[in-house]
Amino acid sequence: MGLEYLVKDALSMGYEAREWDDIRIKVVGVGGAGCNSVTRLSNQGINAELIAVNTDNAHFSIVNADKKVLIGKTLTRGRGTGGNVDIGEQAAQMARKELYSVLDGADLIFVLAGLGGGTGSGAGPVVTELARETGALVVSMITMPFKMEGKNRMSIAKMALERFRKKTNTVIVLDNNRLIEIAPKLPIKKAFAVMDYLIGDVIKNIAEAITIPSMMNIDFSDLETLMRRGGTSTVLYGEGNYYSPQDAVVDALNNPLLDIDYRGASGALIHITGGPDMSLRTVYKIAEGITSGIREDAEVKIGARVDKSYTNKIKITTILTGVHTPYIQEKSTVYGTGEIGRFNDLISVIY
Ligand SMILES: Nc1nc2c(ncn2[C@@H]2O[C@H](COP(=O)(O)OP(=O)(O)OP(=O)(O)O)[C@@H](O)[C@H]2O)c(=O)[nH]1
Ligand SMILES: [Mg+2]
Repeated sequence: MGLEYLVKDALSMGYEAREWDDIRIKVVGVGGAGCNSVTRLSNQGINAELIAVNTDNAHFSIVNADKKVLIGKTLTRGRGTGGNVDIGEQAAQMARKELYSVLDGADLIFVLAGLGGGTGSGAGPVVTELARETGALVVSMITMPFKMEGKNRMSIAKMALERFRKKTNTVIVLDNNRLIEIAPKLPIKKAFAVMDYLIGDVIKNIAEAITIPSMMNIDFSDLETLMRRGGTSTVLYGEGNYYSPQDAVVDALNNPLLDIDYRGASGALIHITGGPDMSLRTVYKIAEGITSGIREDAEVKIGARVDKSYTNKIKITTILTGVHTPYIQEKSTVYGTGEIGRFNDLISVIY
């Protein structure tokens, strides 16, 4: 007999009534790349306040955001830093008050920047610092430049990454160079568009998993636990046919957006999107597949969302926290251990 009637009755009641916390999210793009990511996010649609920060006034004409903050007017006269990190930093320092007031009032702040230029790399860490001062949980998502952009940009980027890491709860690092392997034939502009879309998608998934009732939700406090001790993180992306989810898992594990050994990850936030027929069993199988690749004691949070446009398809985005990357020379870091069993989340499923 099984639980057929119980399940049917329970589901006919609709989703469990639940008080949804009013989680306030802000997304701040710093510099040209960060502002482009914000614009893309605005096109994707998201329930968050979008803020664009730049030293380059002309660039704002192609940016969609709720607020645009021009910094360093007296330094650059609105013309960008021309790749000068010190000017980028000074510009943000001079605008501390204004920046603080646009950042204040959120529970969760994402800071987006492409590293290698002057504004994202120089002003970005100041913005994250101010974001933390407001008391919000701060997650930075940054991209490392293409190697072909030159050694100078790469060394600026590495230095900036170190600063971001110190000033933020978690820094999610995505490497443009990985795009060359994943999508080798794309021209640079399109490769940026793919990266921006992915950044937007990850943020949208997190935002929806914590604010909109979906098949399986992630509590803000779960996210907080994972991100507060996150250190350096990255994203795995996989997609495939709903009826062979293992292929999507293999795809995800083969597609880290940063050159890392994911087996050392200390945490994972797995988000699965599928069509209306997606079952809990499939979600579970996918989560199991992803986590079988990482540490036994890793802390795992799972979110799942039904989207009609994913009928017969499946999409997996996973944030792996506590990873090590050659871009950062780390001393051995001790991550939290704790007795948190994997899949604990499945117990508190809202279905
Ligand atoms: N994801 C993404 N990355 C980009 C884009 N444009 C540039 N980048 C990357 O981001 C890095 C920094 O470039 P920008 O954001 O234009 O530089 P900036 O922070 O505005 O700095 P300055 O213009 O020097 O003041 C580049 O080296 C590229 O690797 C974009 O549209 N999207
Ligand atoms: Mg610029």
